[in-house]
Amino acid sequence: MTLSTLVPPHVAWQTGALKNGPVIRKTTDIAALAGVFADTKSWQRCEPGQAVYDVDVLQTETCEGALFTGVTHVHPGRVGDEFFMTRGHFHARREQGEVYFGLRGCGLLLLQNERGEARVEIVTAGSVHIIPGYTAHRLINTGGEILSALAVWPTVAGHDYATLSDGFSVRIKTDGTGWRAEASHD
Ligand code: S6P
Ligand code: ZN
Repeated sequence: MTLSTLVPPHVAWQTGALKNGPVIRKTTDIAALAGVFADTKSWQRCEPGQAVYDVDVLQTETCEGALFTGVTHVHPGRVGDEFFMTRGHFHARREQGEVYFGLRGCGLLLLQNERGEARVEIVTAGSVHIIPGYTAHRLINTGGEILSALAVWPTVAGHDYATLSDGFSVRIKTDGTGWRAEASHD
């Protein structure tokens, strides 16, 4: 009998570094996040090439039932009072969920349903976040170190950024030592 033995991809739990697999990295810089942060004047003063977050995704075949695995690294930083964060999205296939696992750093996972009701979960090394379908999600780095989280999601899920082009209903800002939540559209 011949049994093939493959070396699987590997994630370093302390850093989120992926190896042993074809990985595609996408970096999102400040310039790409026009309209995402509330304080436009502070956003204009930022270095345009400043990286806000990197996403590494293992290349995977895409079909119904297949899963993507990726790591998001959100850099520490702020635009005005607002912490660096991902753009945030619903899945294009709304019923599709996702799981995030905190790896390092500290931050928040902002979740929002289709009625605009938001909640947050605290992300730390080892935290597990089950994102149901019909739920938009955004990672926010409230700490001084890189925030890294592993995610697994269906390859058919897709991204819908347009529905939240006016932003989430809540913004997370510094209160000097920690964070505070502020309603966006008051
Ligand atoms: C994909 C998953 C993550 C995000 C990444 C960047 O479903 O939720 O890989 O794509 O955290 O966030 P965004 O909102 O820019 O796609
Ligand atoms: Zn997602």
